[in-house]
Amino acid sequence: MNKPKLILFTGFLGSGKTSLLLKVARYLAGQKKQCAIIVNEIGEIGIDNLQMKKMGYDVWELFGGCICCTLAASLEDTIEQLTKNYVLEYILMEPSGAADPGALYQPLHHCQFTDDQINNVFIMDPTRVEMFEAVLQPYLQSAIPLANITVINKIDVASVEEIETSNQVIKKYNDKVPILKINLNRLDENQIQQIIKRKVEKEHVSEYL
Ligand SMILES: Nc1nc2c(ncn2[C@@H]2O[C@H](COP(=O)(O)OP(=O)(O)OP(=O)(O)O)[C@@H](O)[C@H]2O)c(=O)[nH]1
Ligand SMILES: [Mg+2]
Repeated sequence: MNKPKLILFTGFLGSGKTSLLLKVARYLAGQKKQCAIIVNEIGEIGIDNLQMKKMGYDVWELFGGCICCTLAASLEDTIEQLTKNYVLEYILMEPSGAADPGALYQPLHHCQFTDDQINNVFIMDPTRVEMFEAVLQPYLQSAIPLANITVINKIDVASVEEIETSNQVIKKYNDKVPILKINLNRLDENQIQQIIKRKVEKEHVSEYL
């Protein structure tokens, strides 16, 4: 059966999920990999009118070879329809930043995705790390242990202290997960590959900028 790899972009509201998802999608499309994008609200991602009405809900074509659909239908139905109708190598998915990513795993397991086939990329906005620590402990406690790789982004606008605190917060909840520190506006191919492969070549980047 056609079983795509699933990349989940998790992280609290405004952390940078859509920005990273779109960069990875563009990269994969450039590599001629067939991929689908599933987001909560289509408006968020800024896709325009290449709209096809298929499968009973809205589907958009994106970046030559990508498909995008909303979660208007249930997640399980969406994935089932996508895998039935398209030969996909990747599904890229952005759940709502307000939702607990843990809640996704049961429907994904129902779709026969094993944990190995799910790459959960957790994105941490270091500029808001103090607020996260103060009020978002339950979210972090649930989301970070599920991550296969974590990304501290916005290093172009965060202080060295904020980056280091983010590093420590991630390690507190998951001391094994690789951590990649990036400026999403200057993401390079090598960094995208590290995210896809869930492997960070150098944990401690000496220069952040
Ligand atoms: N300077 C800087 N800005 C970034 C970086 N990554 C993301 N941003 C900005 O952060 C803002 C939020 O990014 P999004 O990608 O929309 O975040 P999101 O997690 O999808 O947000 P929601 O879907 O609302 O939860 C945008 O204005 C991005 O341009 C980065 O590395 N550096
Ligand atoms: Mg978003």
